[in-house]
Amino acid sequence: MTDTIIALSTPVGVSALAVVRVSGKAVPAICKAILPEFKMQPRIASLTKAKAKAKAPTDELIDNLLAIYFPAPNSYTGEDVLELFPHGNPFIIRKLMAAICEVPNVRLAQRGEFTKRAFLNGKMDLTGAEALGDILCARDAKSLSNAHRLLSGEVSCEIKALAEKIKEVSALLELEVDFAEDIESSPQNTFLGYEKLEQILQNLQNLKKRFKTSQNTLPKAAFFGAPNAGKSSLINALVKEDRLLVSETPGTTRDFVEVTLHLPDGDILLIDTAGLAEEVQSEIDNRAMQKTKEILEKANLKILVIDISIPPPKEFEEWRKSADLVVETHADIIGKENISINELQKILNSIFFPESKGGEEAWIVSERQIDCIKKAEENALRALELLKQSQAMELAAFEMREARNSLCSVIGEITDESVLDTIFNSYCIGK
Ligand SMILES: Nc1nc2c(ncn2[C@@H]2O[C@H](COP(=O)(O)OP(=O)(O)OP(=O)(O)O)[C@@H](O)[C@H]2O)c(=O)[nH]1
Ligand SMILES: [Mg+2]
Repeated sequence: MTDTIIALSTPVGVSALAVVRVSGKAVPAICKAILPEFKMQPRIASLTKAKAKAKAPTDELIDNLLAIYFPAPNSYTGEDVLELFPHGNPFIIRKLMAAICEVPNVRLAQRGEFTKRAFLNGKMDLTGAEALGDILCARDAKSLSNAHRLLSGEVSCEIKALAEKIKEVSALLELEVDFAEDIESSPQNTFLGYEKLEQILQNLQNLKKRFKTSQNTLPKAAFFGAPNAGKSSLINALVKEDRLLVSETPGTTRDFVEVTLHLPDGDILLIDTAGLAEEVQSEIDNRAMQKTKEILEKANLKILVIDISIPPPKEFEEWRKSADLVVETHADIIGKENISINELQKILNSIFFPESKGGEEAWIVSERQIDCIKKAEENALRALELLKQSQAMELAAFEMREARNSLCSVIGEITDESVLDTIFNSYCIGK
């Protein structure tokens, strides 16, 4: 980590402000080279001038910007960090970054490199680092609060406590191994740590139950029904935008279309489908309907849309059985009260984001972390079996050492470089 790294931490494009972050030993040299008036007072935001060295008698002004210096080790990465807040103009940012990169030993950061340095400098454990990635991607309230809980170290504390228990049992097992070398080994049920080991296995199994992976895709609600039922109109009303083509000609929607709906507790995808007609006019209609059926199979919620101003289609009963929700349209034509769009949004919100029913909450973690717990559980199970069947204390001790290693890998206490690379490469640049 001898290089100093630099990255734009905000998206590329025109914006009021942007954030450029620098981390490493060259921070003082950078300040001297491009921020000649900046005093480098720790953690104080100062309005200052960024200048580029120019051949002209005076240096060229790049931007007036805010700068904050975080001296090591009290920074995000644990190294000297400089945060700059220039105007969000891509041209200014390019000039600023080019000027900084001219300082020796400064280079552009790779994906997740700031967080990787934070991890390597003991600023956060791996559960925290992975949770940070989740914070950046969370698209519903539950995922966000889960990521905050992970980042606060809630999971890490439980894992550390369990790893400590495993260490105790391992010590007992090792002791037993030494003991057995001197005297004839004792039967398994006299092993002092047997009950403790059983308890550890149970703890691991409970932990595994609480570990869940997140769905990377948004939950899907598919709208289906007869042509002209008002499916596209309903989706437009829900998203409060004329996103989909609506017309009085049946068969307007041919291809399925996905639209994101922002509900109070998270985002979902609404899928508009081609109307299901009894008589198919053409091969294209046929294929469109086939596609509708495929989409319905994959949807998390199937919403049947029905025009109540006309007699129901023949397939209505069959459709209703497969639907999770039925929404009536054209109620205005027959002068009937209908549910409002706001009410429908509330219903969707409560279906997709139900309030948790108390009890221990699940932790949404990565596949990698679930894998580590599974391995630890298998090791503990094998250790127990070994003790039950024979007096293979040495093998049981080995299994428990492995169990502890796997468990500690969840929080990154024991993790190899390739695992780290996979984790941090999934981050964006500048994080
Ligand atoms: N009066 C009234 N008209 C509606 C209502 N909902 C939809 N419409 C009209 O009904 C016609 C069909 O609406 P669409 O939203 O295109 O229906 P669709 O189910 O998407 O139809 P296809 O794409 O052909 O399957 C349009 O002329 C809409 O303006 C409603 O609640 N009341
Ligand atoms: Mg339509």
